[in-house]
Amino acid sequence: MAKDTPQTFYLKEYTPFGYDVESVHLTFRLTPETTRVLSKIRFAPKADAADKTFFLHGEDLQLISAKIDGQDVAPEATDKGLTCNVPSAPFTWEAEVEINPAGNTALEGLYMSNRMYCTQCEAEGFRKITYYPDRPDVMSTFTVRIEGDEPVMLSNGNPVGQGEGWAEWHDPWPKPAYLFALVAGDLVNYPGAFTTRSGKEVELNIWVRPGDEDKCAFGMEALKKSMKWDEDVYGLEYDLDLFNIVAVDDFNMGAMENKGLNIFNSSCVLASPETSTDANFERIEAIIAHEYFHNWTGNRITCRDWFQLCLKEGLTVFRDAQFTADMRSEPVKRIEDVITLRARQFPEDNGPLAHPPRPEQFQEINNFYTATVYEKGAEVIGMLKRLVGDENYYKALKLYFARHDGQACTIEDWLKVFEDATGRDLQQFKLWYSQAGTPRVKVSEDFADGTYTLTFEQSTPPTPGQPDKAPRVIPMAVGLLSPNGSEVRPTEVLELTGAKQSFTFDGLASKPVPSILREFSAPVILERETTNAERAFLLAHDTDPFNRWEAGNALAKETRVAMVLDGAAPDAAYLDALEKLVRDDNQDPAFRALVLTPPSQADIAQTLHERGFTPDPQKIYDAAETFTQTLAQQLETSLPRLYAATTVDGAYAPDAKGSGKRALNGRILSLLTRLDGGEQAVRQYAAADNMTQQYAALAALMKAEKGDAQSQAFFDQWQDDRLVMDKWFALQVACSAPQKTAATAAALTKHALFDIKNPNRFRAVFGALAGNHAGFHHASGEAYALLADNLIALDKLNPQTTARMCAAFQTWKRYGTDRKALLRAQMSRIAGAPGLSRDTNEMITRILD
Ligand code: 0A1
Ligand code: ZN
Repeated sequence: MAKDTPQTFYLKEYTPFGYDVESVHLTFRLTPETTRVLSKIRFAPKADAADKTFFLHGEDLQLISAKIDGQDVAPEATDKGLTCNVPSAPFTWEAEVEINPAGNTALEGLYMSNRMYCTQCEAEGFRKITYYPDRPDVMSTFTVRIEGDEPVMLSNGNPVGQGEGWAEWHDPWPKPAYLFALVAGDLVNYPGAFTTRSGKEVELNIWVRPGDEDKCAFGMEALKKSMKWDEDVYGLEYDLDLFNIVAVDDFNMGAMENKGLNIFNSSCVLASPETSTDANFERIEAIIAHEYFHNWTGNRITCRDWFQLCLKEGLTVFRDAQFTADMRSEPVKRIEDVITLRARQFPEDNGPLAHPPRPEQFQEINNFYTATVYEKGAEVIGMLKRLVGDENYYKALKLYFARHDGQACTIEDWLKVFEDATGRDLQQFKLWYSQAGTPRVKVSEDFADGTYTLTFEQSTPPTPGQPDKAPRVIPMAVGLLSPNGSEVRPTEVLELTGAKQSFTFDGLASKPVPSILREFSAPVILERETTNAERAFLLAHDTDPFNRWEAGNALAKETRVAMVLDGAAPDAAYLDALEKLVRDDNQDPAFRALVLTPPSQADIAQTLHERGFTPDPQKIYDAAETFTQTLAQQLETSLPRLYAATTVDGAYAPDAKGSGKRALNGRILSLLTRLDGGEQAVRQYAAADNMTQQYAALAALMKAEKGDAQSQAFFDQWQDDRLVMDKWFALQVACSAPQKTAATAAALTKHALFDIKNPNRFRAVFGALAGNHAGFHHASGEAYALLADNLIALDKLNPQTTARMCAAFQTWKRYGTDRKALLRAQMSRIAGAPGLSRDTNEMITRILD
């Protein structure tokens, strides 16, 4: 049977809804399989509406009754929603529907996680709760009554009453339906309080399952820090009497900013020193901040339509990155973000899934919660801030909040605010929002008579639907160093606007060494012919910490590429430079740990591909192994001292200082394990009183295939803790040698604790599988087939998570003929699976094209 052609939605087809929604009253009668939802909604036709169609979205709903102004009506319903004849004056719509939360494995709408009711409505999940104009530009106040036997029953806003078997909530702030939330179950709260700068007392709670209360303290502190930071830096205050966070175990994403009732994947809020690593703590702090910051950038000012998603997401990611930089270390945060951008966004931007930060079409919006919308969206704001300057940036933001509070906005509104606040024309800058693809910037230089000239040439390769690209505004932060290592020109932002443009620096005594794209001032790929000697010079002398790291990273890549292509030995000069840096105790341990972290094998594959070579994953793996082994040998005599010097004594604290030191200590341990047969790691594992050190020791041992006893001990100790068990599942796959990876993952899917319905567990195994570059791309093709089997199975339960995981295939075209054929066959198998979801169908079709 031919499949229905999926509907495509276009930005250019935007039309406003013909009705205002003046108020929404909802009553939930909760039972696991037959929850009733009664809605009472006041609609008023808009006088100036061009389109007065009364269409309410609704999916997977059983309509029990519908009334208009108290009279029964018979709407025309399809599987997407209903239409109805309605009066031309304001009217009250009432409907009763039945839904099945217990049967909802897609985790969209109202569903059950561990016997707890919870909701996820972004982007288009509210239509699975009741009939409604489920679009972000329809905003209204919500009053919610929950009836059921659950001990705790929560919704958005402030509580207005509760009694035996019921609770009522009212949210005074008009909001789109995607911010609606309801939670009910056997929960306990970890309380807190915050006084806003104008003196308002806000009650704070983190709600968890009984037993998890001891994992809330860190999240609560992070919340308070976020509230204070947003007041101090952006002048933004919280606007309700209550802020609730709830932890749920089954969740498709990280967390959700529902008004006054944030819902979190438990992995993104629960933390304790014994169960969470330093990286977990940092991520939790950032996500709590992110969701909290959405209260203004997303909730008070929302998006007109889903094409504008980066309006709230890019800005909120940018804000949470500023927060983390302030709470921890600015250069370390920047380096981490660029590593992630290159690992997640660059492959997207340079492959079949490339789309602009503001896409112009989609079939399933859930497929556009991407690294491009989030991370590149944030990079675009970073560039804007750099171009207009800090003062103008905050002036523009002030205007944004003053002008657009309570509205559903567009990227045009956002840019207009900057134009009005700064007087700058942003026409060309806007291309960053509409053009996909990563610009390449070629750099050449010239020096004569004391004048140094830098010439930049920009171009962006074609991306799907966009064969030709116009030149963009690219802020190039550049500094110049003299050959003796001193800075002769401090950082200056050069504005590259043309396809080719030169900039000169006069009055120089000798030819300088340029430090280009400092702080990674634009998300571009720099192409510059330079020497390893110059890179080593920058690694030692650059005053910009980002570019110091970048120089080390470039050296690491060059040596690994030479090893793969020419069978070269690891570059001796680079090993010497690394050794010098690692032993230099004046250098920040976190920075040293980052320089010691080799580029990922996927990154090397990407680099080879960019240079026109076909990556061979096994060769890349072998080169990585040889390199690390050689580095360990080179450092052999210093490793025990370094290990001792970086061991953090005293009580564990997940702060920047301690975690930086532990990160370096972990790197040293992994090198040491290659030489001492695992003795030190075994000792560290036995002595560890925190997860960071326990995990680092286990990972080092497992990587060396010496960790069976510790892996078993870890399992025995943590089998009842779902989040720690996710680490255990992931580590087996991440650490396994290429020829064993698929079999290891396959065996784990048969484990009693594997649960395909739990996205965290599924991602633990299959995220690790896709992330083990040589294992995933092993020539047998077994890993491809295993992933395909499991995606086909998961699609029937949870299309959203399935579709997201299809991105594992997005780089398929860069590999050799045999692998490409294997990959294509598996993707075709997914594409042909009967009853494939719209989500997965769109992703696989785009990737295969
Ligand atoms: N807005 C949330 C992310 C999010 C998006 C979609 C979801 O379900 C489909 C859930 C969460 C954020 O940016 O944190
Ligand atoms: Zn967000």
